Amino acid sequence: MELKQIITGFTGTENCTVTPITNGLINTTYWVEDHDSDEKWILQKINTQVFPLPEIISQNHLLINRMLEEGNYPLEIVKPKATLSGSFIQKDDNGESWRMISFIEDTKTFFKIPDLKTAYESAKAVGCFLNTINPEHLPDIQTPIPDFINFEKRVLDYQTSLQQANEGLLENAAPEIEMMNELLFLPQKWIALEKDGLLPKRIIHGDPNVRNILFDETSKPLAVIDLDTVTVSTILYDFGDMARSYSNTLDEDDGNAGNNFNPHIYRTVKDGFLLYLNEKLTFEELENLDYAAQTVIYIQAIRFLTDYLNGSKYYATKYADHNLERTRNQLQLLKGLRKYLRVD
Ligand code: GN1
Repeated sequence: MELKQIITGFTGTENCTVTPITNGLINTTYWVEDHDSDEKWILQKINTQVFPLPEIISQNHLLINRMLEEGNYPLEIVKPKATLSGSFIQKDDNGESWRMISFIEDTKTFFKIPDLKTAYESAKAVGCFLNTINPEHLPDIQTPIPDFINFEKRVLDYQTSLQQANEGLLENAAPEIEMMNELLFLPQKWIALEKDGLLPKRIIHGDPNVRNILFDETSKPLAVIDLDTVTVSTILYDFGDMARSYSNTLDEDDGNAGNNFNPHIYRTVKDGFLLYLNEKLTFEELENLDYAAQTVIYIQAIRFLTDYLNGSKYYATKYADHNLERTRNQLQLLKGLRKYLRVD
């Protein structure tokens, strides 16, 4: 099935221009300009190896949008577009799943946070998003990726990959494996906190990295996008992932890292995040912010490393050691944060 046929299923016209966008690691994304209506859209092929039931993503997205609209959310909201027959996911002849969402005009994205002001405003935007979401709807949120924030499973998957990887890969990654094993106490504490019921369940974004904020030309955040990973878990994950992504002075793909942790940005991210949420978070959540940042970086490193050892099947990669470079980048970031926190 041709791309244009899929687009016709959503818009009713083939008279459009399609441009690939390549800044996500999971789904395949295109920018569509519809010349009949002059409207612009984002078209995505959902990676169903990662999201086994794409309908869940659309249902969560619509529910979150309703909460944001009812909560007078000040930022822009991306809207899913239905096909001509009224569903939000279109299957093609190969069984692939496609969805279309609205395109927000005149925006830009960053691969790394450019300065303190942008860090503060972005963290504030994520805090505002989380603050606007209505906890009453928590039971209605469905799990888009089973075990996405199950750290026990992440560690087990890593241990399995160690047993199954070929010698060459294990040798290449020997220093990273050593550091991973030394810091295993990080996810273990998280697992214990969750088992003891100390981390309240909330609706979270699940992927608030810098690439998922749209900015206007003055670098003011306009929208928090990519709601595919919205799920029910601890809010510490969102704080940790944001801190992980924003405080990195290098592109996540850059493994030639010296010190890539920026402590000023880290502090600013915390301030921005807490602006809306300080009053809402529990004592345990507030106490564990620094710990969460370390652990989410650790988990991102273990995910990249596991994928590397498994032959790089999960994340999109451009060369053989891409995931290993990403692992190095994350471990270097973790070292920098731990040094700053004086826990190293
Ligand atoms: C993926 O889809 P994207 O590129 O925004 C991943 C995140 C990782 C991120 C690392 C569903 O995010 O969990 O933190 O890469 N998303 C999924 O860059 O696995």
